[in-house]
Amino acid sequence: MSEKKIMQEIKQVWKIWNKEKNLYRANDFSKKPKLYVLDMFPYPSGDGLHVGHVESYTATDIYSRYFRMKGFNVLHPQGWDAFGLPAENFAIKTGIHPAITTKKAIKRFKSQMKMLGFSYDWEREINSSDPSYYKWTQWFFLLMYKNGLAYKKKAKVNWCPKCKTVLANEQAEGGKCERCETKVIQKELSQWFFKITDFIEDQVYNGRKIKGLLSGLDDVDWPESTKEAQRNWIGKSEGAIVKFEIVNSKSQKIETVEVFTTRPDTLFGATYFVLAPEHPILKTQKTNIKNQKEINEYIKKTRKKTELERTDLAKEKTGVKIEGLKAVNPVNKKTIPIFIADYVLMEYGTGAIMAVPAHDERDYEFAKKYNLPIIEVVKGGNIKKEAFVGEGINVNSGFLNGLKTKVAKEKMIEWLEKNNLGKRAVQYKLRDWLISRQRYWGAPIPIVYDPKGNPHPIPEKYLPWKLPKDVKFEAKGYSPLSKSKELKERTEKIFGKGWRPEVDTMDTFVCSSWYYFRYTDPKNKKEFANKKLIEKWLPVDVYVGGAEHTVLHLLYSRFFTKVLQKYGYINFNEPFLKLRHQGIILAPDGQKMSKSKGNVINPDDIVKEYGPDTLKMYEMFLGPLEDAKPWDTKGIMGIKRFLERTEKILSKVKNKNIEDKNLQGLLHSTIKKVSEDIENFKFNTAISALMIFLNELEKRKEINKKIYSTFLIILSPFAPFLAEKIWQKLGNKKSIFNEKWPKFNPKLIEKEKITFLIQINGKLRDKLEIEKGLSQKEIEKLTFQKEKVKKYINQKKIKKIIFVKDKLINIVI
Ligand code: ANZ
Repeated sequence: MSEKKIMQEIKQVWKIWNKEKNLYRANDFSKKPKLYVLDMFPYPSGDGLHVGHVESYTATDIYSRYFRMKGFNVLHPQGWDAFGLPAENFAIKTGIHPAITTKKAIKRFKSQMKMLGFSYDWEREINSSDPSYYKWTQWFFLLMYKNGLAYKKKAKVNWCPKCKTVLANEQAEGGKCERCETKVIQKELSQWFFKITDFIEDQVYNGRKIKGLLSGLDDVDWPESTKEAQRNWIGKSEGAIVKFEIVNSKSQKIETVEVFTTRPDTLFGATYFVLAPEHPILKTQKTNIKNQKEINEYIKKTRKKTELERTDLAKEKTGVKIEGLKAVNPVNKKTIPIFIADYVLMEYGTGAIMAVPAHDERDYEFAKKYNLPIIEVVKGGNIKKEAFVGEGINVNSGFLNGLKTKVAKEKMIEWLEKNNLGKRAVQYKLRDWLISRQRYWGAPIPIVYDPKGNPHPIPEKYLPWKLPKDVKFEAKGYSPLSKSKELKERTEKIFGKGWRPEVDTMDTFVCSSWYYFRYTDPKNKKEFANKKLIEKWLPVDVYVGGAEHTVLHLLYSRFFTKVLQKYGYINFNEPFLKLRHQGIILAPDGQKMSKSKGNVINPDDIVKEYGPDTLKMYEMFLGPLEDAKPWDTKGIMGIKRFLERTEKILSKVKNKNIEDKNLQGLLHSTIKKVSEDIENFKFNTAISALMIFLNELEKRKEINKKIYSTFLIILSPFAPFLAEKIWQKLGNKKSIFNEKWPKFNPKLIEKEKITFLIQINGKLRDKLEIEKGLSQKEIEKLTFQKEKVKKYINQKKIKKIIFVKDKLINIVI
């Protein structure tokens, strides 16, 4: 088919679908069971859709179409995660306003989605950069602020000294600026945070239990690896805080410094003490420290390193011994040296550690380098060679000797608490969420400052607090909003002379933390969404998207949902009940598709050559949805022919009864298989079943119209354009998508045949061609009837029979 013909057909089919207004519309009032099927809304980049988008959007499209035909009221919306860096960087390069590029990109994305035939309810389209949307993003900020969940504090950020700008972690990978490759430094800036850490554990509020980010994971059907990634990101560690006395060179006690340890059982093995280079004691104890110069130099060097570089296990450990201070190990009163070293971070625990080189890898390496004593306190490894970090039995440990690690931990915590030298403690890796960005293309933070510099929330009646237009796009490091005259004047006009606006915008992850609420009520001007509509549609039943969002987006969305539950806006705790990821589609050469390698497959090109159904079905047929799989251009032809053959046999279709028991049986087992596979996201095997059925159909001289129609219906979610086109050719007046999904009759289903192996003493001696699912008794009966088996057994005594269902029987004689 020519490109022109393909495009014509797409248009013709859409005409049919557009005629029926309710075909893909989610009905707020219907009594049918609801199903909310959500795609991750895309960032409308200038490159258009890529094959990965097509993969996940096809999966949810098949799923949605199937459930609509099953009688569900399906909400399947789409929208645009439209704020973000690429459009702003493009503006810096070209001067074209991000609003213009974004609008153009959205138009292209939408037309591509139409071309691919996705069955979205476009009446619910949202755009996170639209003031009618970000008004509510700002409202969420105020909700956080009102409840003490948004606050401002100084924080270290990645800073590129050349571009003079803050960089997100992803833009500072390997410690270098993405744009100019300059070494990134850490800079302290005043920033806005959301208190996500308040929601890690369960809490009770107004008599209601709000499940936390950890325990909530037990209630959702998500890939285990994704749940684990979230748990690791939260990083809960249980252990103890231990107090160490610090003494000066005259052995006078001058201060107490606390450490956090997950291994209080190893306290007898602490042979030195380490402070983070940022630790406040370095300032308070200046007069006691003798090698201040050396220390200052080390601190300066540390400032240039990112957290990642500091904690890299492979990196050589460095540090400086503090002359003039020592620490006292509380359990044996021994004085131990104090170091500063950058492998200890100020942001984690207490910013100080007791170092136990025998049982911690980093401490071991450090102790070897600086010649510090290594004392074994847990038996189990070989500390001459390396640190033993596992569990074992305590030695050289006074009252802990002979105890197992778990018991020793408890006993030590008891001892610390009794002597007021420490206490049980829990630490998390998760930090509060830094949401402010020194950027233009985002939702403005709805805060103004009075002439004294105190922040005030902007009253709701002034929302949306609009992005000003009079800004310049240059990479100079300041927030572009700070140069807007209009914004400054607007602020002074409303709040008074000397007042100034907040000039940072919000991280785009804030916009995407609540968008799935907005689809339920996208045009609401009074609320982010009506409570009744939220109750009708949420939680999301099925969410499909890339595994790159296993941590941040999903964690932030869960946090927002928990906040809403806590303050009574909703009555559920987890936003996404079922989650699935699509695997990456690799280039034909097995590498990641990338523009620089020139190996990107463009979905537009495939559609022009083969049509949208072929592209989508091909992507589904590549392999299991969640697997990474390389593109294989040859495979497309197989799908293309399958669809052509489906159409070709139309000429054999007869409107008369044709007795064909075998075909009936196969049809019913195909319906069963396709239904179950769609429900389980196994689209590739569903397509195989459709192919097997077509092979059978083709063998017939005449084909019964009813059987052919049923085949078209179960094919339609996979190849909606073709199925609709043929459906119309069959003389149907309405769209095929009004049809009910066929039910299978279990009595008509042909049992699947399998080859069953018969072994004697583990050697294969014979086979049975039987139906699947026979019991051991039935199999034994068939086996012992076999002549070969009789011959081998030859009246010998049977010692044992091993039976593996649907696979083999092994007779041991
Ligand atoms: C003594 C000890 C002995 C430790 C031992 C480990 C093994 P996670 O599991 O990541 O929570 N630590 C504590 N605060 C730190 C900081 N700010 N920067 C770098 N390291 C820090 O690890 C907790 C362990 O990491 C703590 O337990 C501490 O070392 C170290 F055989 O204390 B441990």
